[in-house]
Amino acid sequence: MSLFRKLDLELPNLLRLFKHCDKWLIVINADPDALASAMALRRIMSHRVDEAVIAHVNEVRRPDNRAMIRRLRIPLTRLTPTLAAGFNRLAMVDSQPHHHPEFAPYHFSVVIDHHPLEENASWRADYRDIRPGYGAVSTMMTEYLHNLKVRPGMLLATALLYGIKTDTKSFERPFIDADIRAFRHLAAKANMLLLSKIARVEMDKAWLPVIAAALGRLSPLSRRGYAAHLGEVDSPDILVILADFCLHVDAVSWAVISGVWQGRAVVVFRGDGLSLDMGVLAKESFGALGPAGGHATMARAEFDLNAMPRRSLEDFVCERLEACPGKPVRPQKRPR
Ligand SMILES: [Mn+2]
Repeated sequence: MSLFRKLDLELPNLLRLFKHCDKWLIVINADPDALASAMALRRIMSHRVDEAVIAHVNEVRRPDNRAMIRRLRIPLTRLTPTLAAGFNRLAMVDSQPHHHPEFAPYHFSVVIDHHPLEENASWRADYRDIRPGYGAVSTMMTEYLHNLKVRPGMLLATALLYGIKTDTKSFERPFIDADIRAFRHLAAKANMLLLSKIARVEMDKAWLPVIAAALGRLSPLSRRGYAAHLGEVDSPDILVILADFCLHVDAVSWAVISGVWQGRAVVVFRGDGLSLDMGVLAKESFGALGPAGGHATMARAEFDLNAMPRRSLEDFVCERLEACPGKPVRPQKRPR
């Protein structure tokens, strides 16, 4: 039995498109699976085309994704019409042309993806391989490399492994046998220490002083509830990290961390679910101002700063929370 599916029929159709005179732009909505798949396609194109460049449409915010790009040395450029004008062929991996408004102006010659194909999607490609059963496009690209007898180097193997790991949520989400086979195949070539370092990254170094200051300001709101206000933050993820961190302390049953992000107040709630329902607390404290709610253990509220009375957000959040008396947990299904 072969390790991977055979691509004898598909490969000639794909390789036929790669000409030495062509400049290829590989367009992605950057996440680990897209980044790794683009890296693999670029590897396949190398020596076959004049140039292959990876371009992304989204701002890469997640610290682990940024760590992946830096540590696995993935060259990446922001997609702009000016950039695209310098290329005569476009490819796309881990997305389809109708998935993002910035894809719309372009014709993609190659589309390789694992998202379901929508019947009314009107786009055409010279070569398309859509396999919705696959847990990750990284698996499909591993099959392409294997069929082409291209041995992925350590950085590429590590990237593909991380692509499969994140898209299948370490095999907690739907996957097929091919995903497992690709994972095992790549594991022998990847650097597992590098992989676990990237997977572990949750924060930027610049967040540390913010987090240290916030921990110093953490103050009790009730016997087991704590709150801190951070002011302007780079990313709401800082609030989540801090709130999660607080629950590692035995004395803390629930924590509310607030900050301002892009002109809006963001309030993150985390609780152990034993004493107070975070979803109820969020909704009752801030529901009148904007979207607010969640589950017993995690919730969130967001509102426009103009929606609150003129005073500091910190005072306002504390006042609202204090006005909410400690409620017993009321477990109930609460769609977000
Ligand atoms: Mn994917």
